[in-house]
Amino acid sequence: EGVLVQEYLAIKCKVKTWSDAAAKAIEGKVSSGAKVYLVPATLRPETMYGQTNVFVSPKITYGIFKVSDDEYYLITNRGARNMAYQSIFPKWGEFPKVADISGGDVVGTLIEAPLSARKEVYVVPMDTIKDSKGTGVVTSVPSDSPDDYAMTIDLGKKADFYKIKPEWVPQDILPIIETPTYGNLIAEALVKQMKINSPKDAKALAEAKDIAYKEGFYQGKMIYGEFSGLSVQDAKPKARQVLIDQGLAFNYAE
Ligand code: A2H
Repeated sequence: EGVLVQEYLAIKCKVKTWSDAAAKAIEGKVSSGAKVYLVPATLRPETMYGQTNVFVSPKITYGIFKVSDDEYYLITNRGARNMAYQSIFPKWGEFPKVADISGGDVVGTLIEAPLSARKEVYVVPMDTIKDSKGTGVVTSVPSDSPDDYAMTIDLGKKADFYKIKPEWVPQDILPIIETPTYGNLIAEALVKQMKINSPKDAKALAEAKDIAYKEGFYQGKMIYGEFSGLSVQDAKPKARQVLIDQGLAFNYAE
């Protein structure tokens, strides 16, 4: 842990249809008619246009926490505890949990994807998610994140192994940001150039992530969505504000 504060944007992805296992796990625990959101934490809100999935880890047990009479968040216990000290729950320091649910049970759930060209996306597994960071829920943007790209390709190739349906993981990736050195699908370009063959190739992926972040954020230009034509640096606060104004996101720091 460094001394710098990470300023995330927490994105509210509303559950549309639960997987069978998740429906069973939450039965009777969430008031009927209430909305439940998966809440990924991202450093790149301007990439939400390219979201194709939401990742959870089958190794993590998540909680469902009550935010108001008709809203609940599905996140890690650790994420909820942090949020309780950032005025995200009604009572300071409290994060009322109504259910535990294993990440594996959430896989296959269909959620609404704020800002994305794809209005609805599926929850799929990612083993490398850390319980010690963010909310333990991650948005997948395979155009701009090498981790997300590598996982997307692996899920597409080994759907049976991951116990998912191949159609849950779109393989046609929408370009949303143009970069001078790596074109408009920077994650794919880096993963191919560095010959990364697995989402578990942590060392190479960390390097690719570093390059993608620097190049995408400092040199990138939006080529999709309402901020098309703007630099990524200028689009980021605008995309953040649109999501917050729509009631679909909030600031979260740790
Ligand atoms: B970012 P940092 Cl397009 N475990 O969002 C593993 N990874 C996690 C996580 C967790 N518990 N929580 C968040 N993340 C990911 C978008 C994105 C991200 C793009 C490009 C780069 C990028 C779409 N995924 O991050 O260690 C989330 O992925 C590169 C830094 O706090 C989050 O932002 O620096 C990022 O890691 C936070 O990583």
